[in-house]
Amino acid sequence: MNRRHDGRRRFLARTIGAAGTLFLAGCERLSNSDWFPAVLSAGEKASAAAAHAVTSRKSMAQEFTDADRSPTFRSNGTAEPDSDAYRMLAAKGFADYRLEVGGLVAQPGNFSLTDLGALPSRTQVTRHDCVEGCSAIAKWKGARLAALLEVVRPKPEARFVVFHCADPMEDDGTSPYYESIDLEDALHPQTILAYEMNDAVLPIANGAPIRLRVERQLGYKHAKYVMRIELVDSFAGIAGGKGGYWEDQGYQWFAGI
Ligand SMILES: Nc1nc2c(c(=O)[nH]1)N[C@H]1C(S)=C(S)[C@@H](COP(=O)(O)O)O[C@H]1N2
Ligand SMILES: [Mo]
Repeated sequence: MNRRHDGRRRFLARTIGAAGTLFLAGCERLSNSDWFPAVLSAGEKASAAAAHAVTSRKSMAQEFTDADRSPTFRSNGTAEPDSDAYRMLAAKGFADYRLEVGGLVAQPGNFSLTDLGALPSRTQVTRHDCVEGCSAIAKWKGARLAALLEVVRPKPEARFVVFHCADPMEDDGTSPYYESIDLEDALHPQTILAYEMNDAVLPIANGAPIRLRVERQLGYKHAKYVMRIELVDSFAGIAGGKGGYWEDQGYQWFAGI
């Protein structure tokens, strides 16, 4: 069980206490205005509504230059999935990796890294904000999720895109990390399935072979080690039913910044 995010209360206590002084290697201190409003607002619904009101969901996240990149970019959460299946894939440089895409789509499919590399891509230098108080800027390149969805063709009833990951989060391996976004975020131009970080192949510590970048949302939404994508109309029957590993433990589903 991953205990790095040990509950909202401790997180709040820690971030408020540390707000003035915290500096971690590979991280840049966040100014309060950057992310406190979205994270600290009272209820989840109120927060989502406020985020909607303040910035359009269609707006672009800020992008930076190569020179703005952080000298180091920490790994958060899982740094290497504890799974034999994953280790076997990694041992062969992910040559056998296939991203499964299914659920409410007209054309379910399997995509190799070569297939994903052939899809229209986007490169962006963006800032990652983890609720642990860590923030860092990196360059990401990946397939546009919109382009992948165009291939599999979501059915009209599809509302959410669920990302199932390789890392088991419980000792019995029954509860892998997962995350979800709505179709509006899925089709956003900056939403990519990243296979490169800082002009190199995505490292295992940061989610190899494929990790989601959903800019404008907090770090825990950016699923690493994505193995399967599922289009759904609700989260009923998926793990705790709240749309994500941390959401099942009380984090808000819409983590807009
Ligand atoms: N599969 C998986 N995805 C994950 C996590 C994880 O533990 N497992 N941690 C999340 C959190 S809390 C953050 S802040 C980012 C960290 O990404 P990084 O390791 O590239 O810094 O990945 C997110 N995606
Ligand atoms: Mo995080």
